[in-house]
Amino acid sequence: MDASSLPHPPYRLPFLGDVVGLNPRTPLQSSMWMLSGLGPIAVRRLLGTDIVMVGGADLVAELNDETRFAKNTGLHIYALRQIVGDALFTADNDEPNWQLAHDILMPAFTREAMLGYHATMLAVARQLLARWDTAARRQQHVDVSADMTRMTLETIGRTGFGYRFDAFDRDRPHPFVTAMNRTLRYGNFPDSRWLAPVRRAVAGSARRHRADVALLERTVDDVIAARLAGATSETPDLLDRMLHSAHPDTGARLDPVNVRQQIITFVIAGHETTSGALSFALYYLTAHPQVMARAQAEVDALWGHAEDPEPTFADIARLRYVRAVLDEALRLWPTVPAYLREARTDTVLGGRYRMRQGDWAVVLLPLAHRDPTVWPEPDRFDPDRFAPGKAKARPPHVYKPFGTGQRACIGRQFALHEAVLTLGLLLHRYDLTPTEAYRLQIAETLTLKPRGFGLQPRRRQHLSRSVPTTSPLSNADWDAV
Ligand code: MNH
Repeated sequence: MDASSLPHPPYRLPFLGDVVGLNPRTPLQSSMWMLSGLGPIAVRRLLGTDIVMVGGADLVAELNDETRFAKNTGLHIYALRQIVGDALFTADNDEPNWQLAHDILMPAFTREAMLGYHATMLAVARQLLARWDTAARRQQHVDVSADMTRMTLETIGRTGFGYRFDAFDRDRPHPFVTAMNRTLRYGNFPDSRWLAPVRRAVAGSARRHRADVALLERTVDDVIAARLAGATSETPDLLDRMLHSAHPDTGARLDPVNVRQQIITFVIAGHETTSGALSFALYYLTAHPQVMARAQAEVDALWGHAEDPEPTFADIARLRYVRAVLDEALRLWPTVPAYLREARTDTVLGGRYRMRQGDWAVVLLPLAHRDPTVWPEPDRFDPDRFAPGKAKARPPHVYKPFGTGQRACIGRQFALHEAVLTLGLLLHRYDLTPTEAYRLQIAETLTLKPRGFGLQPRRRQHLSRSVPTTSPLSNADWDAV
């Protein structure tokens, strides 16, 4: 794209480019604040590369049009690709392994398929409850982001490849997680001779990096080898499906190296994302007591005063308000905050900005999700925006926390089932008080999450409380369905 026609931040420096105001620990938030002053589209130059960023809802809706644009795998995705090759997230659109893995795995991610993971998800959620029960008894605070990550890691480990990270038994992250995070930090660093010393300081040496990757690969390869030698999983998992099913039309199969790359991808893509979403939801719930009260009323209407409710698979779809809380949290802080779109052919964006075939732009979701022309009072947390029927009143393609088109998130149903189940159980069991005067701060790794957010859980006194027999939600929109 001819970036010279686009606004760029003031104080552009030779060689480095637009780095004034850039906090290297929070690049996304720096870009957000920068772009919000420059308009719906702007360019930022970093080390000689022009990065076009789009935050206006109209332009983003256009970029989401699959007939004109497609996923681009440059920038951050390229880094990940060094580790997991042509697995689902990192494959180029036309690489054969993308379509093959997509077709083999789609049946494992339908809503119906979630029935098969429900019991495991519930078992892991109960480990989280046990941990919070202990904190409640001792009147301690819990580290919300850390505990949500324990829960999602354990869930993807068990449903993905029958692996127990034992995340709830550890104070420090599992070695797999340490290696994974360091590797991602390393890969995300621009591969420049000048920056090598900085990279070494921040993300370790090249040797360390190779050892980290080897650890990830060995861990998964060992499980694959055991399966191929006849070991079975407790319940059917993603690994079983990849090892034992062939493409429905062609009969083609994924090779074992690719299967390993897919599993590593699922662990990376499938835990911090959902964990962050839950953490933001808990943050907003505790900051909005009325929303909290409605959400608790919803779970109480479903599970009454059961000491230890037994959520069924069908219950999850009934928790519509809890789901709306998650939707709204993902509007304000989509935990995968950006993705790249490239032009399929020469085209003009927004009737003004020429793009050649292959030119790409970054979609900045937190800005698109706060465009005031689509979202009145955009900074206000209000789950009623996602009341049944409300989405129809908005233009299409403006809310995309799970990405868009054929390369959208395959794990969406998985994430939502796990998150609604967990949030429902937490709200049913505890009243939650945030650490005093907590102000939301956001940590950026590959994903976003609240930093330093603590909560004190207290067991609710269900037995002494009378529970309404009908839903107390008075909002007409919610009763209409
Ligand atoms: Mn997920 C792709 C967001 C949970 C596995 N995911 C994407 C994309 C977004 C995204 C955005 C598209 C990125 C792009 O266009 O470059 N994902 C999320 C969010 C959550 C999430 C916000 C939780 C909340 N994702 C999960 C879970 C899994 C998963 C859980 C696995 C169990 N995601 C993937 C995979 C892809 C993906 C695999 C790549 C799909 C493809 O390109 O075919």
